[in-house]
Parts: sequence; structure tokens; C-alpha cells
Amino acid sequence: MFLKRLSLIVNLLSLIFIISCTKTEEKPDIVVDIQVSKEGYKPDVIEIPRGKVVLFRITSVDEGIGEDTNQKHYGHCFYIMPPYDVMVENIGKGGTKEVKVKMIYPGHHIFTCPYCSNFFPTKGDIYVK
Ligand SMILES: [Cu+2]
Repeated sequence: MFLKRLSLIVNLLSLIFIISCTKTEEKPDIVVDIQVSKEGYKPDVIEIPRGKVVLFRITSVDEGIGEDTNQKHYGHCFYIMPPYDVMVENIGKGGTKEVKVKMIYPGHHIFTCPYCSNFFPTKGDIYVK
């Protein structure tokens, strides 16, 4: 009884660990370079084999919502929606930021710039197969 309960708790913990762990420090299998501007993301359709570690390098071509780095938000960002829930904020004009993500969730996922996607077509699709 106790062991059963313990294994349930361990399973729950490992599930939580997996959920909070799509961002990774593992060595990347694939590098994906993405440019973002008010015209959107290039590329805006990305296909990735499931389980691979991807290094996303996002470069901002223009000033996005603004160039003032004293503001809380400036430039563009790169947000892969849940279940990935990976956010790279404040990519200023000419700047590049990177994030490593383990692509464990199959299917269609959307990435977007929450700063400016209401005004500009900053939205893209990731297919994990
Ligand atoms: Cu943006």
C-alpha cells in the first residue's frame, strides 16, 4: 500500500519534472536560425523530429515594439506556446538570443511574439514528428 502510494508520488514528480523541463542544457542535435521582424518570422514553418534537442537562435531584424532598453519590454520575442511554454524576451534590433529546447511533445505547436503579434504577422508553426 505504502509502496504503491510512493510509486504514484514518484510518477507524479517525474511528470512534473518532464513538464518543467523542455528547456535544456543538453547538447543540441539541430540548430534552427530564425529571423524576426514586423514582417513575421523567417522561417515561419519548422519541422523537427520528436525528441531532438534544438538550439533556436533568434535574430531581430528591426526594433519591434521599440528600441528603448530601459523599458521592461523592447524589440521582439520568441514564445513557443504550451505545453512547451518557452519564452525568449527582449531581442533588440540586430541582436540574437538563443534557447535550447527538447522537442518532446509531438504535433502542431505555435510560436509567436506576444509583444507585437496583435499588429504584425509574427506567428509561426512548429511540427514535431
Ligand atoms: Cu515582435
